[in-house]
Parts: sequence; structure tokens; C-alpha cells
Amino acid sequence: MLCVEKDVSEMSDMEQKQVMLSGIQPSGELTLGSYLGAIRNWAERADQFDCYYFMADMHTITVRQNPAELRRRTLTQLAAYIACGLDPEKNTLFIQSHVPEHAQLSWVLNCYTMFGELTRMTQFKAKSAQHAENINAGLFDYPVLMAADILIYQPDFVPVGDDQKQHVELCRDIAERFNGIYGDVFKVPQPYIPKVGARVMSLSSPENKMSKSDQDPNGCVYILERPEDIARKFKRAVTDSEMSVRFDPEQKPGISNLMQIYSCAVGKTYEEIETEFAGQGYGVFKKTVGDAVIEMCRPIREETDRLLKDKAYLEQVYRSGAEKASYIASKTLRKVYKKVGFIPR
Ligand code: ATP
Ligand code: LTN
Repeated sequence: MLCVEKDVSEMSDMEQKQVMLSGIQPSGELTLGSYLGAIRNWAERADQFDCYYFMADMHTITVRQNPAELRRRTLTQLAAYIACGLDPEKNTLFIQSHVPEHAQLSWVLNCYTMFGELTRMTQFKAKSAQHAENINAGLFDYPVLMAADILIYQPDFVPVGDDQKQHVELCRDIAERFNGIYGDVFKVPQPYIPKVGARVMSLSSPENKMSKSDQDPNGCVYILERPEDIARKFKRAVTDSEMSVRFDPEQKPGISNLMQIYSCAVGKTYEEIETEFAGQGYGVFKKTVGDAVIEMCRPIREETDRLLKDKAYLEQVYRSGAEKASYIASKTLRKVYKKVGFIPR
């Protein structure tokens, strides 16, 4: 059975540092979902793990992008990573396309991935419905590039939100298949999914995941958004006709989602939140959650703005990140090429 929540905080300092790796596509502005489901958990682990985080720019072109916008978002995402607490001195931060070994390994792994496996990927089905006019081979092959992104760094853990679990499971299957043929080439990583915040739902349709490519701008909160816009979105958040703040994702998806967000923002348990808002209307609750999110995001926005003014610094961060990443990636690639029978140059 796949590990979802090994309590990484229990691991002893005496153990050799394990490796953690993850990425996010700069396909839009970072959302509250990607912050709570992923980035926030990365920043907490820097002392304990050897950490690699990247901007998955190669993944974004599976959907048509405006080139200038893609460049801007990639740089903004790097600044936001740092502003979210990813210290470049402690974490290796880089841009995926700067490390060509990802694409090189991806080709090899393609030959160890079954067509049927890729057709079963939920994200492929959803994205091909969303972009019916452009169901390109890259969209289909996306999980293999993701498997290469991961396996090339031999990580122990891949911290992602719940929606990416299926891709990490496929990555494990590919690694096990390859290892089964050639011996222990790849470490088989485990997804690391947070207990709270793994699936933040849309504020306007709480049965759907909050997503940066959502067509409805009111459902999605961006972490770099202006406070007044965040406040408005929470004020309008869809709830239900009952009047009790109670955690029940089946019957009360809207309220439960707000409780999840609030719990992440202020660190209170669901019971504590229920007690805090007992007998109060939804209006008060929604405003309190909105205010808590605004305060959580404020320092991130301010620091991102500041960092974006210092392009030379950002350039130095992604250059040295790519250098460190390339060193590890090229070692794994050499091993793989040798195993499959390519002659070294
Ligand atoms: P897109 O709409 O372009 O598919 P997205 O908004 O779904 O993007 P990603 O960039 O695919 O977000 O995800 C970045 C990381 O954040 C991944 O680890 C993903 O699992 C996590 N994540 C994304 N959305 C959520 C969410 N709503 N709740 C929790 N985690 C999320
Ligand atoms: N598919 C991921 C982004 C991603 C990723 C990765 C995450 C690309 N490569 C490797 C973890 C590890 C997503 O967020 N949609």
C-alpha cells in the first residue's frame, strides 16, 4: 500500500538526510490550494531534508501559453517560492527547462510506460475535455515527464496535493518496472500529502477542486491577490441553507472547505472552530476566514513584490539551482543510459 502520511516529523536527525522534491507549473498565478496543499509543507521541511523545488515550465506548454506571460509567471513563481519561506540557501530552486536531463530521461521512461496506463490518468481525461481542440501528445505524456522530474533526483518524498497522487503512483510503477529489469536504478518515492489542506475546494463550486485554470474567477483565491479581492471572494463563497458551522464535507461542502482553509490559516482544529462560531451566522464566519487568509498572504505578497524588483538576485538563484540540480540529474541519467545499453560519448 502506498504511504500517504508517514509522519516525517518523527524521523531522527541522526538518519542521513532524505531527499524531497516537487514542482508546480507556472501556468497561472499560485492559488491558495497550491499554497496550502503543497508549498507551505515544503518550507517546513528544509532543515530535515535535502530539498529540490522547481518551476515546471515544460509541463505548461501542454496547453497553449503566451510566451511573455510564461516568462513573467515563471519568475514570479520563483519569487513567490522564496517569499513562502523556501530559502535558496537551504533549498535547491530551479527552472525545469534549465536541466535538460528531465526531458532526456523522460524519453527513456516513455519506453517503459504503457499506453493504457496513461489513458487512465484522471488529469489527462479532465484536461482533454477542457482543451478538446488541442489534445496533443504532450498532454498525454505529461505524467512520464513528471516521473522523470522525480526519479532523476532519487527522492524519498514528493510533497503534493491530493490530485497529484495518481501521477506519483504511476511514477512508482514505472520505477519498479525499470528496477525489475535493470536492478535498483531508481529509488521508489512516496507521495507526501498533508493531513489538512490536501484538497482545497473552489469557493464558488465547492464540489470542485480550487484550480488556477478555473474559468470562474470567484472560485479561486490567488496568494498574491489584493486583500479587497480576497475579502470579496470569501464574502461570496457558496455555503448552504443551514446555519451551523459544522465539519461535514458530504452534506456541507462549502462550510467544510472554509473550515479547512481557516484551520490551515490559524492552526485551530475543527472542534475548536465549531465552538468558536457556535450560534453565529455564516456572514461572521466567512469574514473571519477571509481576514485570516488576507493576513496569511500579506507578507508573501509584499516579499514577492520586493524580490521581483531584484532580477539579478533571482537570476543568481535559478542559475545556481540549475547547476546543483544538473549535477545530480546527470549522474542518474548516466546510470540509466548505461543500463539500457547506450554507448557513453
Ligand atoms: P492547473 O489548473 O493549471 O491544473 P492547479 O491549480 O490544479 O493547476 P497545480 O499547479 O497543478 O495546480 O498544482 C500545484 C501543486 O499544488 C500540486 O502539488 C497540487 O497537488 C497542489 N494543489 C493544487 N490545487 C490544490 C488544491 N485545490 N488543494 C490542495 N492542493 C492543491
Ligand atoms: N503535475 C504537477 C506539477 C509537477 C510535479 C512534478 C509535481 C510536474 N512535475 C514532479 C511533483 C513532482 C502539478 O502540480 N500539476
